[in-house]
Amino acid sequence: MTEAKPAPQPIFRKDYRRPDYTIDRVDLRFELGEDVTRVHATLTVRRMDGTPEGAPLVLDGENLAHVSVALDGRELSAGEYFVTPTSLTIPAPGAGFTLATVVEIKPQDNLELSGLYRSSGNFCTQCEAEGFRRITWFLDRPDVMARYSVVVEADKAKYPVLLANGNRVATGDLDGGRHFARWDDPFPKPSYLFALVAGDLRCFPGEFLTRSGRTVRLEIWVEPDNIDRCAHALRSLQAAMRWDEEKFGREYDLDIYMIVAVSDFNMGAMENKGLNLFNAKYVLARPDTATDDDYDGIESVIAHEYFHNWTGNRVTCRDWFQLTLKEGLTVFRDRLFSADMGSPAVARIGDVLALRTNQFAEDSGPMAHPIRPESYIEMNNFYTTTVYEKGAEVIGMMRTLLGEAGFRRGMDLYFERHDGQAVTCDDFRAALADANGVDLEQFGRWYSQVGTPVVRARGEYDADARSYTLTLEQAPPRGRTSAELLHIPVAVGLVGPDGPLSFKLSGETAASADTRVLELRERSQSFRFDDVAAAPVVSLLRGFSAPVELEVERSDADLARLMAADPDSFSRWDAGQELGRRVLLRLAADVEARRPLALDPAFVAACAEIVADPGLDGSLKALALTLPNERLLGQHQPVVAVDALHEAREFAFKALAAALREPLLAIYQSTAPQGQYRIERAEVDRRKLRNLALAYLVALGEPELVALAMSQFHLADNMTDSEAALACLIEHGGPERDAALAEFHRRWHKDPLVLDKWFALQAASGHPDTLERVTALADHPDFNLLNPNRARSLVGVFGMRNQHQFHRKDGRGHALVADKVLAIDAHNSQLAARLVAAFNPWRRFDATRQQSMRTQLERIAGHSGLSKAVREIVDRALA
Ligand code: 0A1
Ligand code: ZN
Repeated sequence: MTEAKPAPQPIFRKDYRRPDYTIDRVDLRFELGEDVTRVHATLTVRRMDGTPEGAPLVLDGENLAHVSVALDGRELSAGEYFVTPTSLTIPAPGAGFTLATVVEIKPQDNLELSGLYRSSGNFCTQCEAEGFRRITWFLDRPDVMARYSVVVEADKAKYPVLLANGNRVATGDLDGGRHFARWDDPFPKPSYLFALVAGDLRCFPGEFLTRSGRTVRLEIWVEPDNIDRCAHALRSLQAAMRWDEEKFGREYDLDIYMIVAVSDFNMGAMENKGLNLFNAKYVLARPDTATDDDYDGIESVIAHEYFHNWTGNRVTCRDWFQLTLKEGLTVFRDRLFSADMGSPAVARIGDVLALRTNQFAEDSGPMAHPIRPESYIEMNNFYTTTVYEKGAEVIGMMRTLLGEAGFRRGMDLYFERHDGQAVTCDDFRAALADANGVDLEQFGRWYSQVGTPVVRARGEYDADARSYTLTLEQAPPRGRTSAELLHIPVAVGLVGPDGPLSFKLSGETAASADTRVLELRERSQSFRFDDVAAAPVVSLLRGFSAPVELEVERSDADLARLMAADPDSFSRWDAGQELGRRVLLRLAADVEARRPLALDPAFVAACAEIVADPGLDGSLKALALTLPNERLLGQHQPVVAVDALHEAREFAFKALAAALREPLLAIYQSTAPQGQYRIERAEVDRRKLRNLALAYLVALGEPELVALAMSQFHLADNMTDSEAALACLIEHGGPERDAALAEFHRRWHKDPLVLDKWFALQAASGHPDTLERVTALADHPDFNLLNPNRARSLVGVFGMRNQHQFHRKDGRGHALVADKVLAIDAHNSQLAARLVAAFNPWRRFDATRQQSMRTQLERIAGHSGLSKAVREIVDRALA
């Protein structure tokens, strides 16, 4: 008989209480072993002012085999302390004391990858959010900040490298072939920033000279075979360090900065003080193994973790509800950095596309939550696109409202006030407001409101008065009846028949065509534009100035005008996307009504203009010529028409290819690589455009066009071109697909990160036999549910990105993903909880598909021994 577990209880933001005790110092000693690891911890504890004398000290723990506990050097006996599976309680321990505990843990059995675990034979840690309690008894909460001193002991031959946070202060040999290293971190930190690594690793070294003249040693640690894939990560780190000094006046504070690449990692990377741990995917790159997008991903994640040193580590979160304080802000900072390193427009388009596809969907489904959640059951479930990406949008809006200089003043005040503290989102907003003497009260509602607000716009031109009146209205998110009024920055411009129009807003002395930021704070507001020479088309939400859904009455011709002539690259792209969306939704309706399909000639003409535009770089062209994805299109239908959308998009893709065959072929032929692969802007642009042209051409199915892909696949000296060609061949199907896949596998099967691409490309395919192939791949000898990257490359890509095949009407896609979720949940609940989110949008589909997904959700919910992480997601989905 198994006992039913009590339902896990949510934790509420409103219930926050400061801790009764705090810990000033932590001395740790790790005896790392093959079977058992012993952790000795000595905590210097202080009772907080205001805590009653007799208050018990309750430490967190999870999966710890308790060995002993001593108070001020005296071993406690039974009855003097109490142990449960999740706590160690010392009744009335005193006002100031040391507490020494010994526990045993088994890192080799830790497949959750939280706490101390093993990856590729090495020891490593992941403590955010609540992993430190899986290492030792502790007050495992971010508002307890302590100084750490750590001794790591291990077998010297197996684990020659021993790392922890801070500075290495001693090393030496021990009996029995063992050795040790001692690390001291001078900065107080919360436990979630603790890290330790022991293993057989090689160092790729570098240096950074800070602006105050200190030399910082940089070390990238990888498995020996990967030492030739570290140069890009090091360059990215150096660039990020320089950038943070220049843009935010932030200098690095220790003498050493280490990054370790780990093969088994639940997330992207982790900003542990002075010792970042990274998913190997965000460190390792060589031209033949990593794509241009991988190079960009590495640059931005390296920067993200580095920027956390100030936004996250020096100033941290008071409690986990404040997560966006560090994550929204750090994503925002890494975006500014990426924009400065490459093309701001391309970066912005990519971010908005991801926001709309993923965050807007989350915000309108069962997991919708404010960027600062009000409650959670499993904190790990709240490392979401809402907290991160919408959180970054919220920071971006404040910068838009304050201006670049005002934002910088606010940041400076934030660091000045709160360095060394654990604070809240309100503290951050107060620093920005106080530094600028502005009121951000109404703006604060962005932190508590759920859903994507709707902004409606209407404009009227008065030719006699040469004036244009724009009325903006804010409405609650779709499906919600009420919402508080938000403070929304709306960036606007006007575009006339011959290009940008100048105008004057009330209070302005001279007309100009520059973008202006209107501040919408009421339900409805009108803005008057004077000196407008011709009837304009309004270009709204330039640069995507607010994370809202925009509704404006604009004809297809208006959109085509913006697509051709909007001076704001983002809005130009966005107009094209809206036009493309309309065209595709109309086609999908035609499919459903069994009407003959024809691609709108005006849309084809607009695309032809983009192809021919000499002023657009290759990356922007490729983005402009990419049709909206099926998930995005589905968001604009009352019930997602899975099959019709797929058919409509495939049709449009081929029709566009046929219409633009000659110019696309000319592009392909004129952009052949000259010389070796180089990772530089012009080259990236060239490859982006050329590979887009190839995808269109191969879709035509003509043997000589398919042969182009085959030959590119064989000849490419880099992964960008090789992967792009392989993707085309997979879509094409037939013997070419099989041959290319076999060759790719033969060449790369020993290289995990590249092999992940092989799985992911097949899982993403729009080909009608994808489900059968994914089912077979799940039994492939190289497939492995224990490795998160591998599991995500097949199950994650299939469930989250392949709308058409995952939602096949026979329900087999749903069953496949549910099977894998359950299998993964048995060892890694965090990963399972992420994958099960594929079912979240189930209410958006037709009755048959709803029933099929509901059946799977109920099957998962009824599974005995389900983790609380997965339980929280499925319970919310079914509620
Ligand atoms: N703070 C990291 C993200 C992260 C969160 C949780 C993790 O394990 C559960 C790991 C990493 C970041 O923002 O990069
Ligand atoms: Zn982060």
